[in-house]
Amino acid sequence: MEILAHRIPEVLPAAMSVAGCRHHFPLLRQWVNGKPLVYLDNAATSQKPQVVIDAMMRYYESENSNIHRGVHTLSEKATQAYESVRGKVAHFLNAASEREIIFVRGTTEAINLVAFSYGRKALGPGDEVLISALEHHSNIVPWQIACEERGAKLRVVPMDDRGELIQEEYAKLLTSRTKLVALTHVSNALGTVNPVREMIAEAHRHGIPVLIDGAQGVPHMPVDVRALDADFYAFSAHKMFGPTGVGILYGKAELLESMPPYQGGGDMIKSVTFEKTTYSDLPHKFEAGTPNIGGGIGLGAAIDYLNALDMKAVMAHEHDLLVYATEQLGGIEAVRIIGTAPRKAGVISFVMEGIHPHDIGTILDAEGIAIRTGHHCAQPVMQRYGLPATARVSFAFYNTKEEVDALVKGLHRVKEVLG
Ligand code: C6P
Repeated sequence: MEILAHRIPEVLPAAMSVAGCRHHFPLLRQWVNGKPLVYLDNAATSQKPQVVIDAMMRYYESENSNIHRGVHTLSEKATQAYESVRGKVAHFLNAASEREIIFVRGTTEAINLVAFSYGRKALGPGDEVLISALEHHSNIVPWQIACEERGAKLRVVPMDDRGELIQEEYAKLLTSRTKLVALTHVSNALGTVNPVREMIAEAHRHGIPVLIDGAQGVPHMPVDVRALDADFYAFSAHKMFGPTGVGILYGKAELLESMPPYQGGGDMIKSVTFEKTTYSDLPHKFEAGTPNIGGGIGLGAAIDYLNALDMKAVMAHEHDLLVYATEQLGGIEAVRIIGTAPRKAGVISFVMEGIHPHDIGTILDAEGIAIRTGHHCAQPVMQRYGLPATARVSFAFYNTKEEVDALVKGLHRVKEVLG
């Protein structure tokens, strides 16, 4: 399958197969426990292509300097390199303006920013924030804290046994008390892809803004915030082939303008006296202190890399892997797949009769296969199924059917040892 659509000058060849793309990721060449690494934990964090590693190295080797502060050449170079990423992100998301792009530490910080800034302004006693049964803790706990502080209530859209949100219940839960809806684009625990475009439109019919947790969306599908009409969209660079410690909050300018700062400090001010501070304009109002400059530059390189991929081919390949792995795992006696929604991204959660998920993970690790086991920071999802934990495999476009075969072999080994 041809996956690379465009040429990144001097960096990537024109059109590459999946196998070709794997060579861009040095870590995938590793052997673990005497076996070639099979990396199936991409929902936790993806691997990084050489171009991302090189971009960050280049920054630290030849441009390292603080930004927005110095008149010296290095500072100007670093500022230019960092700020150009804001433009890339805006273009990548089809945002209306760079002013709508806020650099943060990751999805978690992006949601906290909205919960504490927008939440503090918009929530009062008796108001409600509506989330869903599929949320990661990052899209639950900040809202719980904000609601507690403001005397508001957290409401939850329920899901069915397949792991799909029940749309009739969603419609009923949208009322004049609802001040914000916060939904995940793709469930990290089950892989369900939520119909966020329709759910945003429904909320907007009631005049309610919507935040989308895009941590598991952006790496696997094209995201157009204006087509979605999302009011806020949050994601982390490290799940989309970029570095850890940097992420993005997209917000519609008029909403961001109306919100108070989230943190105070350098770079977010116009003037400070002991009596009064005036704040910077967007986006800097929300960016206090020295940011993760090298990380931002790495994110820019990751976006260049993603832009060079044919996202339709990526989606088709990941879907093939999902279908193939679902069939193969379904053929193993004792395996039960948790989360069977018709629209799923490349995530499969499963349990094995009588075997603890951590033991599955440990035996697979001995075979060089990396998966995640536990509650996946989504304890309410586990509670919904009456489970303490699941084993989870999650794909990126560089994974192959041979790796699925290795997983299946590994699971037979698990049965042999513990079944
Ligand atoms: N999920 C997983 O293994 P941070 O940690 O801020 O980059 O992302 C938090 C987050 C928020 N929402 C969703 C849907 C997520 O999947 C995650 C991170 C990882 O599933 C680590 S818990």
